[in-house]
Amino acid sequence: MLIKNSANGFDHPASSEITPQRVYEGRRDMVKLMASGVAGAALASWAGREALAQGSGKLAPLVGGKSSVAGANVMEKPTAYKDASSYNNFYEFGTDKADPAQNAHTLKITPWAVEVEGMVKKPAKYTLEDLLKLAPMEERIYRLRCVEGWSMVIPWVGYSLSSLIKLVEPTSSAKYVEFVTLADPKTMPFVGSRVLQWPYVEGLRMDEAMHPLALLTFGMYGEVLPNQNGAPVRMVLPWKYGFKSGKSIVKIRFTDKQPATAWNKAAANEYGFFSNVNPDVDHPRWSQATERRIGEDGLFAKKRKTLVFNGYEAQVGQLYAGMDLKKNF
Ligand SMILES: Nc1nc2c(c(=O)[nH]1)N[C@H]1C(S)=C(S)[C@@H](COP(=O)(O)O)O[C@H]1N2
Ligand SMILES: [Mo]
Repeated sequence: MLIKNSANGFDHPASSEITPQRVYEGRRDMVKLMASGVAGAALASWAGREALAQGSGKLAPLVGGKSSVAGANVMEKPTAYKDASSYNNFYEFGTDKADPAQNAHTLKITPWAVEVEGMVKKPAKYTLEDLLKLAPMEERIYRLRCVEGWSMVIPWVGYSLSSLIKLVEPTSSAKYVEFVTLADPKTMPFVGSRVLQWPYVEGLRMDEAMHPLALLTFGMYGEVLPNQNGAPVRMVLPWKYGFKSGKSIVKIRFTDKQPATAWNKAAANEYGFFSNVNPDVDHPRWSQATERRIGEDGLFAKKRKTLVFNGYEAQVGQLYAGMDLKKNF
């Protein structure tokens, strides 16, 4: 049964429907998996992971059904797992698209904890196991549009960040959420390089962070996240350029000031705080009107038209009502 919430126009499923048995079981498997370190071992070979993602291995499937959040599943063919896990931006491991897959094996994801702090009534340090148990896992098939002009379609696994936010009870002065990601020079060879200031920091306005599409993400393709995709926990914000979706998060901080974000600090005229996907607002050095879907490239592949809010306007457009999107890029 869908419960109509007229305040924001979204249909929410009744809680009895969001937590079917399979979801619980999947989550338990994932907890066991993470705790036992099997997750890391499973990253060893493409062949092995492909097999697991197909459901032939005992680790899959980790989750039950697809999300019932409005607009959370696009009806487009998911990008091949191999592409999504070998063509990455994760500058802590190098600036070349192939670097993260090559270098991120050094990332140590157990033990892992995320500290929730700042303007909240219930600050807490959540272990990864705590986070995995916090809300039912769902699969959501989102478009991901990189600011550089390429895109993918990825079946992510996680739950709405709002589930966590509601638990920690932000105070009325909290206006923004800041995401701080791991910066460990011992395991991340490019932390210390001068392309960006480390740690990689991202941020959202509180209403953006509370939007049901904002996904706290633990897996993809029915598997735990490969290191190069931001293991063990990252954000995925499908209506924003990819760089807003910070990987390997260690801190979530509630604040009354707009966070200074990594790419904004590096080049404020090129990367704004909002960075909503917008075909009508070009990057100063290139057009954002079209994009290349990874896997469709090749000499004669047609470019796709980029969609406003990456195709999620019906869901998130209201968040920006009355704002000048050219000024607030
Ligand atoms: N910590 C961290 N998070 C990051 C980045 C990064 O360099 N460091 N790159 C961002 C960029 S530019 C993109 S497009 C996405 C890519 O995510 P994917 O590799 O899972 O597709 O991650 C984002 N998150
Ligand atoms: Mo990106």
